[in-house]
This record gives sequence, structure tokens and C-alpha cells, in this order.
Amino acid sequence: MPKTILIGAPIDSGQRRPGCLMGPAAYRVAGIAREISAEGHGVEDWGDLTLPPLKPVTCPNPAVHSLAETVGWAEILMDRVDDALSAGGFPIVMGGDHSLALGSAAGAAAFAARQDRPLFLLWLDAHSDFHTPLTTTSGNLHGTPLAYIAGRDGFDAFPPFPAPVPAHRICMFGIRSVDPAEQAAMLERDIFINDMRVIDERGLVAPLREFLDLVRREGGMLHVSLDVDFLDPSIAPAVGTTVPGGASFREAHLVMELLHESGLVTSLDLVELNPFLDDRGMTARLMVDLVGSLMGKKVFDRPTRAK
Ligand code: Z70
Ligand code: MN
Ligand code: MN
Ligand code: MN
Repeated sequence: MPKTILIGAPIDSGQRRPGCLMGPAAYRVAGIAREISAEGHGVEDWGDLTLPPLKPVTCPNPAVHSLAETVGWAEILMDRVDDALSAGGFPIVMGGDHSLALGSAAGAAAFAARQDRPLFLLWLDAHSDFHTPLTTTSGNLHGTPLAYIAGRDGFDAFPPFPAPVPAHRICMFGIRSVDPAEQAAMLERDIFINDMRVIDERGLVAPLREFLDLVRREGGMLHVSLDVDFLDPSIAPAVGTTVPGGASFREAHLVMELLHESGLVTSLDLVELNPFLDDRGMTARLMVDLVGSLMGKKVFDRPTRAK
């Protein structure tokens, strides 16, 4: 495993409720660096990014807010995630709301394109985040990154996505809140849509393994974007929009353990943690604990079973 590079992205502008900008500090207080080094990995903390000077941008949809800030964050994140990968690192972007993935995934895509490797996306989220700036009705750009990654139109204000990710290389996992415009666009494409209905019926191991097998067969890089609301709000209350019926403590850890065993994950986002809404740090701690599982922490250290 390459050394982990922590990148703080104190971003609030992709939605309307303040607090996510405290996320990076909360992850550090909850011991994210210690958790990773305890698994025997090197860790570097590159500190928190700052917003570059804003450029004038426009959008025909009057609902959209904070477009210039969101573009500025995307540009700097794209550059830094690409830098971290180019330095041979495993970047973990500590958010910040989910609009940060407009930049982190673009950085991973730029790097993957130079390596001539396909990029895959695993979206662990209650939401599909498949709006474009033209279709969003809330105007919250944290609901758009997956559409940008998939190469949908409407992102003229943003840098062109380096190598749009074909739908069959995108896997949504845990979704249970999809707007009509998103649903229509998703149905036109061949995305792996593992909503809660699928997970209830099949469990999560089989659908996740199918996707990971594809990543392995195609020699891909895998960017994982973990939204706090993937988790059930009873165990992860520190999030602006709580959606009932999320992943349990055990399911979430199992996902992370399977990802660790696959050895395929090359970059990670931790998004939507709002420490102002947390209950004595329980959500920040759980997210850090999940990072531990992704880095190899096991409840009981048995030899890895053949897949
Ligand atoms: C809705 C919208 C959203 C959270 C993403 C929700 C978007 N589809 N909310 N993550 N927490 O406003 O576009
Ligand atoms: Mn650079
Ligand atoms: Mn999200
Ligand atoms: Mn979400």
C-alpha cells in the first residue's frame, strides 16, 4: 500500500447548511492519521486547501448558488489529488460537502488517463448525485458530481472532465433518494445501480464483488466516494440531510473490509460530515473507524480467504 496523503477540503458551498467546513478538523481530532499508521501505512498530512481567487462564471439555471466557489474548489482539488497520485500516494480527501468530488474525481481521472488506465467510481451514498447544473432544482451543487464524472452536459463553467467515465465503470451503492430528473438520466445509461432494494434482496457482498471483479479484469484504478449519509442516521447523525434506511455499522465495515481485500482502491473521498450536528463525535469516529477497515484493520485476523 502506498503512503496515505491526507488532503483537507473545508468546503460548505455545495449545499446550504453551514458546518461541513469543520470536517477536516474533526477527522484529525478523531485520530485519522493514527488509525492509518496503526495499520502499518505511512501518512502525510498536506493540510487544508484554501480557495483560489474566484473567476467570473455564469449558469442559465437561476437556482444554482455558489458556482464560482465550487469551480474554484474543483480546480484546486483536481490539481492536488493528481499531485498526490503522481507522488505515488493514496489520497484521502477529507471534506467538506460532496461538491469536492467534482475536483477529486477529476484529479484521479487526469492521473489515470496519463497512466493509460481506466478509472472506476464507487459511490457510497443515499443520493445518486446525478443532477447537472441545468437540472438541479435545489441549486445545491453537491448533488451533481457523478453527472460531471459521467460526462453529462451542463458543466461549462468547470474544467472539461479529463476522461469522462463510461457508465459501466460507475457503481452506485446504497442509494435511496433519487430525484425524477436524475432517475430519467440514470435509466438512459448502463450504471451499476445498487439501491437499497438490491442490497436488501442480494446482500452487499455479491453486488460489490461483481463490480470489483470488473475493476480487476480491466486493470482499473478505483476512486471511492463515501458520503456520511450512506450510513443509517441512527449511527451517523452528523449530516445535513438524513435519509432513513441506510447501511448499518456491520454492513459499512464489511464494505470497507472487502475493499481492503480487493487491493483496488486508489483514492478516497470522505464527504458530508457536519461536525456541528454530531453527537459527541460519534460520526467522525465511525468514519475514521471505517477508514481503519479500508486500511486493513480486522476484528479477528484470519488469513485472507481466497476470493
Ligand atoms: C437532491 C438535490 C444531495 C445530499 C446530495 C439531494 C442532493 N437530489 N443531498 N447529498 N445530502 O438537492 O439535488
Ligand atoms: Mn500541481
Ligand atoms: Mn453525496
Ligand atoms: Mn448523500
